[in-house]
Amino acid sequence: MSQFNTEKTINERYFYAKEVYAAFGVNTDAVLEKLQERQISLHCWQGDDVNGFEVTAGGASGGILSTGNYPGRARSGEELRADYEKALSLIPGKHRINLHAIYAETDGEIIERDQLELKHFRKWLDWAKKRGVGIDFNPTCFGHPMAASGFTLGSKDEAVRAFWVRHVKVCREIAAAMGKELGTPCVMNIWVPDGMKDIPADRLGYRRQLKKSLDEILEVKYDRQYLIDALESKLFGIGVESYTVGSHEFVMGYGLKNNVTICYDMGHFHLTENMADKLSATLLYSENLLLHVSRPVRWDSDHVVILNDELIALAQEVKRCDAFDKVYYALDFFDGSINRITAWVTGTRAALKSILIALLEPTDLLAAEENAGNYGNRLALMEEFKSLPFGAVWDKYCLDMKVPVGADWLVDVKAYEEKVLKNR
Ligand code: RNT
Ligand code: ZN
Repeated sequence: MSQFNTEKTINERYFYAKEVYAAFGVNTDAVLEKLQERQISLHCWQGDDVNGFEVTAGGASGGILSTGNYPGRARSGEELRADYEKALSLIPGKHRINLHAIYAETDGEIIERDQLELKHFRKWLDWAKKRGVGIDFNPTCFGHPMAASGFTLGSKDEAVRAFWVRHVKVCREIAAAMGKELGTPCVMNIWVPDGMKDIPADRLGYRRQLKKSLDEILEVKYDRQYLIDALESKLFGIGVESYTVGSHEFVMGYGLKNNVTICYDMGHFHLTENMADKLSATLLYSENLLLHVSRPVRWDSDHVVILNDELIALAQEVKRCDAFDKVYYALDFFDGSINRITAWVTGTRAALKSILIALLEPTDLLAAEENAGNYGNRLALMEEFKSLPFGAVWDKYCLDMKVPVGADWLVDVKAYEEKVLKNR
């Protein structure tokens, strides 16, 4: 602990912050209790640049890409779980992990993606049970010869389409079994890269195929206690600039009509679009939502999440809609140019900080000014709230949750890098 972050100084700063917030009617102790309930789903693919463990296929494709060659990338389940342990030990609270199908462990045996079974995730399950973390899941419809045409579930080639339908079906079966075994619903997110570099002549045709595939996939019903089906939209990807089959409207329409959870990825909209604004509009019609918390820089670049205006606005909107129990937070970024544990911890801590800022907001006061027509006061209060001492509350949370306070966690990451990552 650095000299500024002793238990005594943290508690003193918290005591002061508590008074400041109390003046606005906010009980910081109660907020910290609420924050403990917020789980973030940490994506495994930040740990290995979306490579996965497949014997013959794998790797990112379909318009997504991790750049950078920082040493220490996890190359096996053991390494990835060890890295996860390190990251989770530096993040306050209890969280979830998010796996892709390519993270199956098959002991060197080639198992096709449409043949995957629960047993191929046994090590993950046992580990998750031991650590008390839930698992979320994703079919992997990219990085595979059957995805080489750029189409998967939306393909017009029946052999290709049927292969991916089978893959997503087995993934649902696995995900539901994971949810059942772990006693917490597994959120399974379907994202397909399908699209075209240039202007298509038959936009409708591929969308019909995708709809048909999803209908077939969702024919099997699972208890929502075990499995939550989600579907992610996308605007464009590298080489998929002109058209995506699973566009926002496609996903919104399909999701609302078929009771499938809509997934909004922060990088999957025009950069001037305000994703926070989409929440209330969607939640009026849908019982829940999945967020892929990411950071687009000029494009869907999947940079590590930081505490920026977009992230805070998103959390504030969840708070203002009183929807924390309806909105699943999942991270989705991949940066191979920096220490990958630093990436995970920075992104997750930023997401939690944004949620804390939102929970600390005296929302009632803002709404009262708005309803009274005092828009000037609303604006002024919003500005004043920005400089309330949330950092002191955050530090207290880290102290209580027994994780390093402030930047102290970087020392742990450095030690782990020296001892473990450098030897890979
Ligand atoms: C791609 C989507 C998708 C992926 C992961 C790896 O644009 O955002 O969520 O990033 O499934
Ligand atoms: Zn995503």
